[in-house]
Amino acid sequence: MDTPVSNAEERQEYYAKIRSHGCAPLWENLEYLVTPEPVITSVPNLWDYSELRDDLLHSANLITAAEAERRVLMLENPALEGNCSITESLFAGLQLIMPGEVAIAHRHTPAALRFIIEGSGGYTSVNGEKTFMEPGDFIITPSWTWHDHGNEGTEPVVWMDGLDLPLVRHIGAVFLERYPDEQFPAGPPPGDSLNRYGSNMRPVGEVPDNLNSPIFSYPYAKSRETLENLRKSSDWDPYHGLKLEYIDPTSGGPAMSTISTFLQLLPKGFKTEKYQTTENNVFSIIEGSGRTIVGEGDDEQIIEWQERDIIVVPCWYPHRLEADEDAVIFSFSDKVVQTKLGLWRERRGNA
Ligand code: 1HN
Repeated sequence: MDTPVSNAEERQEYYAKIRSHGCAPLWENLEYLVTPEPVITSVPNLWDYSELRDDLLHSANLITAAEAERRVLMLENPALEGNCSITESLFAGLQLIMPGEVAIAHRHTPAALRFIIEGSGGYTSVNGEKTFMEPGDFIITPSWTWHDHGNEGTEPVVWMDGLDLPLVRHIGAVFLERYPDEQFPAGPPPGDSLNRYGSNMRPVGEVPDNLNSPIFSYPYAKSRETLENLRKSSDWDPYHGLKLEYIDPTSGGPAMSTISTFLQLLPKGFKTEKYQTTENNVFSIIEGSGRTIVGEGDDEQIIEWQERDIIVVPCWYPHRLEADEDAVIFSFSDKVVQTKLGLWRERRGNA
């Protein structure tokens, strides 16, 4: 190393001076800025639904869906308290809608997904097309589409919201518009988009006009059946078990332009091998129980999970999964964004 040509005091004086010109020395920040491997603030965590559920349902006694606009308990990463984020790039929350309630129509540039956790009779309307929701269904609200929610059933309906909001906020491209009426006017009949685009066919002459799947709803019954059928024939991926990605049938690419979404089956007793990825992952357990082992050596952390729990595994944390019973897991991540930017990486085992 070269001999320093100035002392600490001279440097501090210099830094204060350049600060007044809006400058700072890169050389004092280089090691913090560019690290050999990802260094991030968010940490792995579990939200135990059986512990949370009473508090979630109680929110209906405090505020109506109409007053709240969206009655959502945000799942905040413990290391990002106050940031309304589950990871640096993603938002997750649990939304409750009681029988007869309506969550008013609005649209925003952040894109949203819903993954239904409990209850029947709930619906979301996307640009006027109503989709009724059952547990395990995956619903998309693409960027800047009008959406309102309701519950025509007799029981509370709960879903997980996943949004790219932290990412969009970081860029600064957030817009929100409220519709003048409570609900967006009824458009195509329920199931229309699935009928048009969900059978490996599409109406002649219709070409995709945006980056998102034209299918708003991916019903669990269908995707669960697919996993079950593949169980007999598939080669099991040692790192993922049997993992399928939800796609946009018009492009073959991810169903959403900013959030990747997956459904995964781990048969009873299956143990995945150590895996690292730059994508930030949120897992929602639909069926089964087991554990996620995150980190290594002294930092190893064992996260036990069961049905309806939500787990976050941020970027580059080594992790593996163990299923005690057949486990079905929905997950979403920022993989699609990272891939488009040429940044996505994975590390399988110790490769
Ligand atoms: C939002 O509009 C919804 O439409 C859910 O259901 C969660 C989180 C942050 C900002 C807007 C919804 C949201 C949200």
